[in-house]
Amino acid sequence: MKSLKALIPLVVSALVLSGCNAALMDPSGPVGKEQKSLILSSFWIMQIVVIPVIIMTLVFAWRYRRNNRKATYSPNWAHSNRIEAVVWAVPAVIILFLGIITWQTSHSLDPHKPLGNKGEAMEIQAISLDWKWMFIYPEQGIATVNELYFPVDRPVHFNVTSETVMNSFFIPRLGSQIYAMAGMDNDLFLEADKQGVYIGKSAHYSGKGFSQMSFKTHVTSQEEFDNWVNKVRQTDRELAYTGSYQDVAKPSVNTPVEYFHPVESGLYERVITSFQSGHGQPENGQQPTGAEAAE
Ligand SMILES: [Cu+2]
Repeated sequence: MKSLKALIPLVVSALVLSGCNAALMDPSGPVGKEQKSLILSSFWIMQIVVIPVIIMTLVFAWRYRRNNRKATYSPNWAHSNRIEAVVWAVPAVIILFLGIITWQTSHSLDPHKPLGNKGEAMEIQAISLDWKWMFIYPEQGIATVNELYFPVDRPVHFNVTSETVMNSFFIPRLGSQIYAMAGMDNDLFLEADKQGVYIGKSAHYSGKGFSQMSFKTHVTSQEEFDNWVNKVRQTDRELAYTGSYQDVAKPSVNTPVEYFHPVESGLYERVITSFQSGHGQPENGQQPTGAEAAE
């Protein structure tokens, strides 16, 4: 019995420690950190039931083993109000508690809720293509394929849409994922508080090339970010909806990093509205803008 009891903390700590290598357990920035604490508090609250059940299973099996003559034998026992109270009350309290923290964090971690002060966030538009990501920096007038740079400690406001099937934009160590859908403008606020390279993914199965549809997110100092912007600006490859955008949007797998400058203004909105008049059809005058379409 002694060795079994010693095994339990070992198993629990092994489970918890192995989680340290997982992206969600090693977050950077306010959103990721709050999500980690939500995952861990839910995990520990549920252990209030899990751990006693495991212990009692082992203890009961041992105590009521066939050759233990000391254990009471009561074949006509049928009901205990005390046991009923415990097995119903404890889970009810846990569900109530989980319900409260889930309700609170669904609001505090709402992906559309701005981080930091108004106007402080950097705008990046992300378009999911088959099978790569395009990022447009409207303020800087640049665009990239499969590479993301932004400064540390600055909230980033992503607008996310898709040129093709539904997809999901996800940088696991920074927090929430958000869906990318054709003809719709979705958005997400994220922030990183540590410099480094974070892997971004598609968290939605979208065909043969989706597993290679990942990109590197470089979180740098403001100075490094400005240098990178200048580097991208040196490429003389214009990105226009009726021009190079159509070539880039063609399906391809394992696409290398590409830079574009200048970028047609309103390109992102144009990608969205192209679906509202039937994809590929000429757009007729009064189309709702991307922002209205998302409502
Ligand atoms: Cu889905």
